[in-house]
Order: sequence, then C-alpha cells, then structure tokens
Amino acid sequence: MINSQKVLVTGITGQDGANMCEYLLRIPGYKIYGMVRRSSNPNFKNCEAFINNDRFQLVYGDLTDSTSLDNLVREIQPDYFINFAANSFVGCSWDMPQQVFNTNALGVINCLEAIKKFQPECRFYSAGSSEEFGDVDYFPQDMKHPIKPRSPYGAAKAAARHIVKVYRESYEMYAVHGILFNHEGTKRGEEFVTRKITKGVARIYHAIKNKKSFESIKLGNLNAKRDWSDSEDFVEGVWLMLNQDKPRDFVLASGQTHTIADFVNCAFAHAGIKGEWIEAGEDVHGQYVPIPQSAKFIHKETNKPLVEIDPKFFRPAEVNLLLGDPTEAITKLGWKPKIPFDKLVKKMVAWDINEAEKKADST
Ligand code: NDP
Ligand code: GDR
Repeated sequence: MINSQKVLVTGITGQDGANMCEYLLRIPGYKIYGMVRRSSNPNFKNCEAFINNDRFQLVYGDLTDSTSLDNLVREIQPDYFINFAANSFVGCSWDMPQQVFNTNALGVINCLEAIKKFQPECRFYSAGSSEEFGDVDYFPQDMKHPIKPRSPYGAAKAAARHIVKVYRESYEMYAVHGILFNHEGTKRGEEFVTRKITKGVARIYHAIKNKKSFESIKLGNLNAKRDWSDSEDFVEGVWLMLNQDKPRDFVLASGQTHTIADFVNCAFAHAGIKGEWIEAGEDVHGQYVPIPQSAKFIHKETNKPLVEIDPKFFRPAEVNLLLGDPTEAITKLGWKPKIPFDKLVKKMVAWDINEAEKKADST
C-alpha cells in the first residue's frame, strides 16, 4: 500500500479500540496496527469485523513495558498513536491502585516517550475520563471544571492529563487528552453497569418466555447519575480531535444525565417486561427522591424481583453526578453524536436478547 497513513491503536480487544479500528477501516488510506498484550486465553470477540482485513495488522505490546512501545513506534513509524488501553474499571481500582497507576498513568508516559524518541511528528491521543472531575462543583462539566477525582482510576487519568499537557508544551508534540463521559454499546465489558443490566434483562427475558424461574439482577448504587452515549459516536469525535490544526483537549458527552434506575426502567421496557419499583422514593414536585437500599424492581405480572440491591457493589467513594457539556466539540470540531440514550439502550437490549437466543440454540 503506497502513501497510506499508519495508525497504531492500543486496547483493540476492548470497546473503543475495536470501534476505532472499524471506523478507520471504513475510511480509505489508513493501515491500522492493533496492539494487544499477551494473554493465556486471548479474546478477540470485539475484533471479529476486522481481524482478517488486509489493512489491519495485529502487533504485541504492553503499556507497562516501555521496550515494547519503543520497538513498535520505531518499527511502524506511525502517523497516529491512539491509546485506548487501560485498566478501565473504576470499581476495581481501589483493589489494585498500583496496577491502575502503572497502566493508566505511567503507561501514558511510556507512549509519549516512545513517540518523542522515535517518531516526534506522530499525533497522540490519550483516553481521558469524566472520572477526573469526580466530586463535581457544577454542571454541565466542561474543560474548565477542576480536577477532583474520587477513585485511584480517576486520579491516574488526571495524572495522564497533566503529563500529556507537559509533553505537548515541552516538546511541541501533537498530543491530546480527550475528556470522554461514559459511552457504551454492544462491545461494552460485562462488569460495567449498562451491559450488566442489558445482559441480565436478556437472561430474564428468555426465562420468562420459556416459563422458567430466574435470579434477579444484583446492583449497587442506583442513584448515581451518568451521561451515557454510544462508543461508535465517540470514536469519530476522537478522530476529529486528532485532526485539527492545533492540538487541544475536548469534552465528549451527550449533555443529558440519567440515574442507574432510569437505565433499568428503560432496558426492561425495551424488552417488553413490565416492572415497578417497590419501596422506592416518590418523585414529589419534580424533585428526585433517592431510591433506598431496600428498594426492589419487581415483575408486575408475577411479583418476582427483577432487580435487587446488593451492598457489595457499592464503592468506597462515589461520583454521584456526571453531566458533560459537549458544546465546544460540536461547534469547534463539527462533531455530531447520532445515537441518543433511548436508542442506545434499545440497541444493547436487542443485541443481548439475540445473543442469548443464539446461545440457547447452540446448547
Ligand atoms: P475496555 O476496558 O473495553 O478496554 C481496555 C483495553 O485495554 C483492552 O483491550 C485491554 O486488553 C487493554 N489493556 C489493559 N491493560 C493493558 C496493558 N497493560 N497493555 C496493553 N493493553 C492493555 O475500555 P474502553 O474501550 O471502554 O475504554 C477505552 C479507554 O477509554 C480506556 O482508557 C478507558 O479508561 C477510557 N475511557 C472509557 C470510557 C467509557 O465510558 N468507555 C469513558 C472515558 C474514558 P485485554 O483485553 O488484554 O484486557
Ligand atoms: P463508571 O462505570 O464507574 O462510570 O466508569 P460503571 O458502569 O462501572 O458504573 C457506573 C455507575 O453505576 C453504579 N453501579 C454499578 N456499577 C457497576 N459496574 N456494577 C454494578 O452492579 C453497579 N450498580 C450501580 C456505579 O456505582 C457507578 O456510579 C466508566 C468506565 O468506562 C471508565 O473507564 C470511564 O472512565 C468512565 O465510565 C467515564
């Protein structure tokens, strides 16, 4: 392939890395190098659409191993380096804070150093997070919001943001750290709350359909509010951030926020399962009344619990309200998200119901 541009993408077995590869392979002229780390039991489920594409090549490396990153950047000479790799699960970051810092903060230094030494013209994307805002001062949150993380994960991402700025200003590198609010989809990891809910809804849907008993979905804090979007919309925003005249960080968000309980309501409704909250607070005069720990979401027809609260899913510290301001991305990048909350939930529920059906057929 002559004159094609080379893009090194990390985290391709995860949600965003896989969606970014699919997005870039739809644009002619790019060769994609997808980095994976060695695993005794590799899982390429998210990569099925591109793993055999002629313009895609699998390469091995690890964010915590600077030698592997140096070698990749020296050998590939990428035009773009998009770093989606991370330990991305906030919930486990209290259990392994050093691993999270090594990967999510020091790993970013390893990427920047490899670029500085071997391909300084390469454009770099660092995957920042609304978790950096944490204990928020105001909403909607924009790039001016102070950094106030509430978890080792958020603190590591905040460190990455600072180091990206330092390298950008010290070495004139095109390096950006996008602040992305929650984004989901059919490639989302199963421990994240949205996918946990849609997989659970699909399981219960098939049990009800086949007149079988079912276990309820066990969740933690149902009152936290998140600004959810579709990952497929966000990878386009990331690509726009990488292709400006000057490097600059942007917020990507939907500008809407919903509680976890709202997600539960919406997901069961899309599966045609009628449920209602028992012992939940009332919405008095438009005021949100938090759902107590004793609340249950029950199946209206059978009174069986569909969702129950299990305190083991509560976190040592919570980010209660995330609501992002995407105005600058819309006006300055020309970014236009296409998939609103309701459509996203519908897509995830339909996908998981279909996956559960395929699994049942094959057993
Ligand atoms: P995922 O958890 O789905 O994917 C993470 C990827 O990183 C996986 O491919 C994983 O590989 C890889 N990885 C983990 N550790 C290493 C390592 N040491 N070396 C190389 N690869 C590694 O995350 P998402 O796709 O959802 O998120 C992408 C990025 O965006 C992450 O950095 C995340 O923190 C950030 N982010 C995500 C948001 C979201 O809502 N999704 C919002 C804001 C930021 P393996 O399969 O081997 O585990
Ligand atoms: P988050 O996503 O922490 O926002 O990080 P997650 O889906 O894990 O949690 C969202 C909210 O749901 C509450 N919650 C539960 N969470 C999980 N995982 N499991 C449960 O059973 C459960 N019950 C309630 C949580 O307490 C929380 O308030 C995601 C990740 O993708 C990060 O990598 C990214 O940086 C941020 O989004 C923006």
